[in-house]
Amino acid sequence: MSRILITSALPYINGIKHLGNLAGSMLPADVYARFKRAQGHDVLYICATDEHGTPAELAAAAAGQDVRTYCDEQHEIQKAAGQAFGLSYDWFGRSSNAPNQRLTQHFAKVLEERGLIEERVDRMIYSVDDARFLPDRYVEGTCPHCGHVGARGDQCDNCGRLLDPTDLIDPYSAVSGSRNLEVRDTRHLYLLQTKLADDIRAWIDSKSDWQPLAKSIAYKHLDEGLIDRGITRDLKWGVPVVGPDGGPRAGMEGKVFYVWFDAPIEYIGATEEWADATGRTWRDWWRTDEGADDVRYVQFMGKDNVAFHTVSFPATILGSGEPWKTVDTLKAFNWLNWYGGKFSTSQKRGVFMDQALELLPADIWRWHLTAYGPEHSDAAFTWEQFQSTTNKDLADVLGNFVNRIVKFAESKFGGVVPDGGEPGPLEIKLEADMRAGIAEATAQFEAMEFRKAAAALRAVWVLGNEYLQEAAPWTAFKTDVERSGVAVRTGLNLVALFARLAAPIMPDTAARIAATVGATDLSWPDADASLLNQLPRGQTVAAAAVLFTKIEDSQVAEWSERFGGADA
Ligand code: B3M
Ligand code: ZN
Repeated sequence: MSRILITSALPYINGIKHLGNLAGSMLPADVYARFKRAQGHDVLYICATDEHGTPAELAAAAAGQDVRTYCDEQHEIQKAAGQAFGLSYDWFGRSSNAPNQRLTQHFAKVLEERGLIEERVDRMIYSVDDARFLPDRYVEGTCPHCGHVGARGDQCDNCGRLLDPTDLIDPYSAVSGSRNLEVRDTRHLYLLQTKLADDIRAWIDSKSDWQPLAKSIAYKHLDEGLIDRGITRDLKWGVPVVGPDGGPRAGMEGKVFYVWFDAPIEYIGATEEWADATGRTWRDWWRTDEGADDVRYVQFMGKDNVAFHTVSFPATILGSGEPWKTVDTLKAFNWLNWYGGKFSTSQKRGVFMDQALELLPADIWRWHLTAYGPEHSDAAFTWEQFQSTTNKDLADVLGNFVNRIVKFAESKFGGVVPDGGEPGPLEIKLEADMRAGIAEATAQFEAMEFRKAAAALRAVWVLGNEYLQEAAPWTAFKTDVERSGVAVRTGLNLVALFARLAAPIMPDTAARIAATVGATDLSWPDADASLLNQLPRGQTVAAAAVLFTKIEDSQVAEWSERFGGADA
């Protein structure tokens, strides 16, 4: 069995995440982690809250809290929401914790020693009234190209032109609205990515199994030509910039590292947090000179994070010259939108993780967001499609199959797995069909093709229903009880099998389905000797309370009103 390290893009600390964040990174990473664990692999699934940067500072200010208090609270909220959604992280860390601070400062020190960091003087906008330098996107004004009022200092949303804050006409602070702005010199550290372009390109070239989305984004940035990137900011909250002796760096006192410099390093930092908390070791997951060379590392993220993970983070790792693990396979997702538009708390558009669980159990969302997720193109969430897939795939196909065979066993075979009789041609064909279906689902999960894997599961569940229709134990029972018993025993074994197949995507429901036939094994069935004769004959079976409740039109109407719907 192999060792598999999985990381999902770290959710920003400011606010609970919406279904799009879930569908585009954290959830598929969890499904993959569960699938590999079910195969018996040694899986380490790591995530954390991304706690630095201007958004955290401004969100804390808006909440009337100091940043650390705000982050403490928000981390617990996000951790709880992830657990409620069945996100089976082995560790959910915090980028503001000590391991990340130490590692970030270590990488900066080593990069500078290797001539890959240099100090430069920038001219930045300083807001006198806010008593702070303003990152580009926090300066607004009139676009010099199209006259759009409210253009941001980094880009005009109206004409799309990339801007420098000093280009803006009549600029003002997006934090306070103050126009009392000055242009001041400020020293910053730059990571000389231009010196690493060839190494990074060679590294991307070596990734032969990456799907087109991730690779195309990586090459786009490489082909545009890398730039030397500022990796420090004039912010109070973040990993402090230190000098060679570990103390404040002369001329840069009070500065911190840019959030995107420290955030990916938290993948390593969170692994150290996990090791500290569990008594395990972490360097054998991250240092190829200490045992990590046999680890397969898989990253999950949305497409907007690919550039940072294929250029900036590799620049840090490769530039260090130290034998750190780099990602083996990067799985990128497109965006889930809300009826074609953006999720927005303020505009009441879309469902956020906590709200989703008020409406329906996690597994219902997990199925839909996996089977119809934004995998190879953006996907629109609509209540209408969500209702259709839930009612069809789950209630009518999987739930109906389980309920009718278990209830028939209860009514006609004493609520136990029938003994007697031998499989006939129908069962022999069924076993072959099941093996083919499991092989397809296995291959698609291995390829990290989640929509296709879900489609393969659905196809297997449909086959089960077709078997019941053909074997018709309820009809056979009238003339040939033994034959009926064979069909019922086969159907009950299918229930146990379907639970195992459902487990990576719907863990809670899988356990409940398995329990109806007294089964507890939720391992992945791709290598099983016998598929349809696993349950001990005579074992008690009992139908569950309803596995899936259909979504009613009235609920679609109510939820559309509350969260935005077709008129969104
Ligand atoms: N916090 C998520 C985002 O851009 C960002 C990912 C960091 S992964 C190191 O929404
Ligand atoms: Zn413009």
